[in-house]
Amino acid sequence: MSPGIQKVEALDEGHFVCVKWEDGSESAYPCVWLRDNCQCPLCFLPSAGARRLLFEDLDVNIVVKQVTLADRKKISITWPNEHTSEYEAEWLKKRCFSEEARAVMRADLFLPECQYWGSDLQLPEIPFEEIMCNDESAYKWLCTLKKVGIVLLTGAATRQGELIRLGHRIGFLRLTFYGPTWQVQDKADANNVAYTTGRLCFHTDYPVLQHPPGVQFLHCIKQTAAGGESEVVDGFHVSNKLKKQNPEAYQILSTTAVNYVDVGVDYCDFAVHCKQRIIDMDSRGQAIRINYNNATRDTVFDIPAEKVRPFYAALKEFNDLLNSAEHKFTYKLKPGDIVTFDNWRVLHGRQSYPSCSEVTRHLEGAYADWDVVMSRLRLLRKRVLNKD
Ligand code: OGA
Ligand code: NM2
Ligand code: ZN
Ligand code: ZN
Repeated sequence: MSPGIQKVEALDEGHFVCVKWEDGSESAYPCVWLRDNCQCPLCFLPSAGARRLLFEDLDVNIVVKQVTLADRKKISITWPNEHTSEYEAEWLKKRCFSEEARAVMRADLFLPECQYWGSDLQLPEIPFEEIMCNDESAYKWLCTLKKVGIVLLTGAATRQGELIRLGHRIGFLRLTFYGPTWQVQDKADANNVAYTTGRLCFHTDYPVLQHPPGVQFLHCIKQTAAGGESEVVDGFHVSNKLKKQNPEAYQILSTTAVNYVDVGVDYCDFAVHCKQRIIDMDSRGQAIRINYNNATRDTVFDIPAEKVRPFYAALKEFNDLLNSAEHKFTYKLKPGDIVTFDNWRVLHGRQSYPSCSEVTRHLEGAYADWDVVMSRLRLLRKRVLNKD
């Protein structure tokens, strides 16, 4: 329950409305924003939760004509053209523009909390059937996936199709040129290095796509006796380390666009090209997405020749940090395990295993977008905590 309103007044020649709350705190709301967000049926379509008001019809220099306290729980504004708007106390409180209030709202919407890890990772585990039928377990799964970047689901059936069920649980999977789900096993004339018995060094999947899949699922259906161990590393944690230890290498990897290529046939034929920075950072210089797969890094490299060697030197620094014993975590998937991880943050690899005429190792894989996963997380939270 938010506090009631003590007093409301126009400030700054009517450009702001100041609300004084019963707890003594104050919030100032710009009038252009208030008019833009009028909740009346002419300005807002509740069934869509969306604005009907056209931007063309908004006066960006608007001032209030009159503001009144309707009761302790509502204010009412009359605009110069006699249009009136009402705003509930709780609605206003949530949208307060103070630094603190915005930080609370931001955390609530985007769950930015991030727990870094290294070789000390305690791989979070939840039984697969629990997240499939229990909302609290599913909510916990997705919160942990967001915060830690990796969760192991255990005890799934050892047959194809379980990831399709998992996709239905969150909403839908991300289709790519490798199909709705894809089979990681040794294949003749493999169209991807993943479909061999070779070692895969640390990579994120599909940096050749402009919007690489945010979340990856790998379901172990069959596991080889020798080799085939999995490795993971926290790319954000390692990026922070690189930035501290070698700012120049970090600068190069976060500004140089690398060419990626993937040409072949699978779900359909494809010829995909893209340029990505290996470390994507936000405006504060914090890594927000790793785009690194050495296998699909193109032979074409669209940078001036004199920048090539410094780039390789920088990538070596990063690659060495990824592989340091302090940072990487090694485990071996068992049949029935489904590893779910943040493909924008966690780099993964596997050890090689002996090739054989029969299939000795089989994983089914699938992708999902963070938009879909976060959407499901918010809906589950609402249901589990019974709040909005
Ligand atoms: C992949 C991959 C891991 C494994 O298919 O992209 O990383 O353990 N596979 O085979
Ligand atoms: N597979 C596993 O970037 C990549 O090529 C990752 C994708 C083939 C779907 C591998
Ligand atoms: Zn209105
Ligand atoms: Zn991979």
